[in-house]
Amino acid sequence: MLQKRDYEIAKHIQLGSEDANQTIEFAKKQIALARHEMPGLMALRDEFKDRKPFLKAKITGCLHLTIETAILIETLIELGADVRWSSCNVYSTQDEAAAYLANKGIPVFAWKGMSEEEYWRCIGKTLEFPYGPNLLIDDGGDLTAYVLDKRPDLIPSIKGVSEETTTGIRALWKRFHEGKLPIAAIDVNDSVTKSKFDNRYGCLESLIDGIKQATHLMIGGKKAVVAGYGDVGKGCAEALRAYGARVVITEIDPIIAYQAVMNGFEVTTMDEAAMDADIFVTATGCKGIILPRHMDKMKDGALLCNIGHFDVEIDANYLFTNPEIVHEEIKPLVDKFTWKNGKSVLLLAKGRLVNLGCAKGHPSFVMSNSFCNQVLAQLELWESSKKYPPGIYRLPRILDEKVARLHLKPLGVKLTTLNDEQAEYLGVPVNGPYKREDYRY
Ligand code: NAD
Ligand code: RBV
Repeated sequence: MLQKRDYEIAKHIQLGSEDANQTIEFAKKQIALARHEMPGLMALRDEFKDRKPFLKAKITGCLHLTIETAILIETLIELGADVRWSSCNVYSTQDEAAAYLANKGIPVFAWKGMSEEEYWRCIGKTLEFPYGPNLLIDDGGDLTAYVLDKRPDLIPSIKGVSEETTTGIRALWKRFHEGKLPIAAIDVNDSVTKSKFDNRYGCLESLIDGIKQATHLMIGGKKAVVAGYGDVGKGCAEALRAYGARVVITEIDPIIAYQAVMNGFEVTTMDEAAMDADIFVTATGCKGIILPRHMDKMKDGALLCNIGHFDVEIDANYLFTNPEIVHEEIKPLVDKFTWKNGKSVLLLAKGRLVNLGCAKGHPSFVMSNSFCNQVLAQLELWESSKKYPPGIYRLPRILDEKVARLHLKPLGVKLTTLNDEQAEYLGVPVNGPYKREDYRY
């Protein structure tokens, strides 16, 4: 038990109580199962645990506080770091994971259903290291924005940030182009083993999990619209089609729209698709995708959800504040809205990311990829910071290949090895990297 309370978790969990102990036991069991499913992360732990490379490093993290993230946090600590953590979304915390960490004396500040005001206050609490943090781990850019805009006094002691998701990378580039990025940033999202796996195969599984846990809806036979056919949209569209839905895509990018149609999806606009679809999934990372005019013409029973990072894709505010539309909560994070003519639609997770609000986010195995990249990025920033003046960087491809290798063995994959002659013929080293930097996976 902690002497001084340096954590903030769900109010109903009182550490030390019988109920809390049961919650923590449940977290421990989930963590034991998840560790087995995170072979890459556990291998990095084994590789570095004796050397303790993060000794004296103070890491502030802002990333969904799930069971997988608890294992990332334990890994950073085992490698020597001091860690303080909050979640990057008000609905994504698994309260048992937060309780488990707080009970171990790890300063975590997150609970499912926190308010916006509490969210930002918790980010502030994670910066309360003596003399501030040295490293940031961010997911979506809120922590980075908080530090750069509200606590510039902390910048001199920060060696850099590693950013988890597409939306956070967009925000970093925006700052960079405006000349407002005074720290190094490693773009974890664009490691191939991150965006081409987590964003795609992670969402492929966790989108359906979110929809099913929220609604018990039959997907087969339904018409589904997926807005955005990037890595996330591809995963979502594949998953819905696998269940038997007829999937329609909306896109702004002609190359991506071309990919969608070549993969057999109809591509049209939201204005065209809105009136006769049953399921709507936004996956663009852009704003203003599903607007009042779309919702007004949707058919009775339509289901709306977003899997993009921020709640800017569906105009949920219109549903919650329009006096002409009656709101009924079916259960937490499942809301029904009824128009005067009796038509109703369901909105999941209040328009925030459905897989983390209504389910538990991605499966552990794919998060092992993402979090290996996070650990390797943090190691680069901590041990080789001279290589990284302010700017945006990616991990070298050889490390990306290393992350992939760490996940092949448990899947029983037998990789072919180049012989010297073949390597010479291709002009690549026998042990990689195998592709040019601009190769498109
Ligand atoms: P991406 O850039 O690969 O794909 C987004 C696609 O949306 C692009 O092809 C783009 O052309 C398209 N698009 C943009 N504006 C549009 C508009 N107005 N209408 C239609 N299409 C539009 O990005 P991504 O990696 O697929 O990520 C998408 C979002 O999902 C981001 O916010 C990202 O941070 C988030 N994300 C969420 C999870 C999760 O677990 N929920 C996982 C990974 C990424
Ligand atoms: N994400 N984390 C989880 N189970 O902890 N699931 C998804 C989890 C991350 C994912 O890496 C994505 O880029 C980000 O959430 C979007 O906020």
